Amino acid sequence: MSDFSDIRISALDAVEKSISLKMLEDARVALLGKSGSITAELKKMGALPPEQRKEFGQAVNSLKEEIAAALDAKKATMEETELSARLTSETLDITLAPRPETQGSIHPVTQVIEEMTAIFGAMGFSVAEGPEIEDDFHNFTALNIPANHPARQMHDTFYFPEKPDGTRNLLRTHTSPVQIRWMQHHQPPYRFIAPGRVYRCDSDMTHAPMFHQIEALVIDKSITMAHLKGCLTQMVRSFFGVEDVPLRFRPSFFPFTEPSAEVDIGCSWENGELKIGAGKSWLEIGGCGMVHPNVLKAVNLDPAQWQGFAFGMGIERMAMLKYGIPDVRPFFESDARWLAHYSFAPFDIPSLVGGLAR
Ligand code: 2U9
Repeated sequence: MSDFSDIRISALDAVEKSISLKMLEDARVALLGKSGSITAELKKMGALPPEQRKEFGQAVNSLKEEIAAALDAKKATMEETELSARLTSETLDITLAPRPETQGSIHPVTQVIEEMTAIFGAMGFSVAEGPEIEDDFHNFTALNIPANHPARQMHDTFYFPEKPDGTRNLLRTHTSPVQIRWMQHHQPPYRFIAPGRVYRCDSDMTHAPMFHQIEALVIDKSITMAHLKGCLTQMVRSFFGVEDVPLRFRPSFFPFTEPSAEVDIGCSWENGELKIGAGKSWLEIGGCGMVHPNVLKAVNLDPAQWQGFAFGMGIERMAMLKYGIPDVRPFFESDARWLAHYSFAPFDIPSLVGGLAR
């Protein structure tokens, strides 16, 4: 009977003493690899006389199996130990405070539109919206601005390429086409505002090619300029939060209103800072007038029956005046520092814009 007890003891000892997967693999190669000690024993079999081979073979194979089993068992234990060590050291600390998330904020243009919507809403105005790509009729002709009228050069317009029928669309130069579309589909009386983007081929220190306007329209049977002035006064008081704000109407000209006026509000300058309210100076905030009879006719309303007022303001300008923003250019540059400085916390009431007029 072959005695492999020494080899067996040292082999099991080598397995037992392995303290890493690497050491265990080295032990496996040293024992069972091509030149391993157990493999060497197996090779001896060929040189034995036939009558001894069976017994020798059985003994060395059983040793080989025992060593292989010991190696496997040790490997399994080691992997298990390593896994539980990882599970202990790599647990997620769910008590860790989350990293702060950056929160969005309200752009001053949106803020002013919301404020205006609330102010006019309280006076019974709804909100109307319309397309930014317009046709000649709604942007010009219906507003009493016929072909070749100098007003068409007044608004330097972005035109689209000519269509097969010879007409060409344009980016609306004011929000007035919204009122035209509204009047075409509704019967007076009505009062509503139309806030939104407008486009003019203009870019310098004080003009952006895209900016925002808010226009108001009131049509009824006996609307006068006194209503216009009362409405504007109320709007200015509420918007700037100042009770005593004088309004000044300077005669002007717009094709869509007659008579027309530019609107100034009283202000003063204290230590270089603008203060809205009764004072020595005046600031222009927009234009206004009584809707021209030709505009009413263009939407099939009888000027002998209906009349009303309209006014328009630049939203960026109102935001600059109220919030002390010195320059119009950064409004649309998406500079995070500018936005962090001039934007507003999100509203806790749902927006009314686009949600009221039907
Ligand atoms: C209809 C009839 C009349 C809207 C009006 C103005 C005067 C005006 C400017 C203010 C600053 C444009 O943003 S701005 O450059 N607007 O001066 N807008 S009256 O009149 C209308 C509108 C629609 C159907």
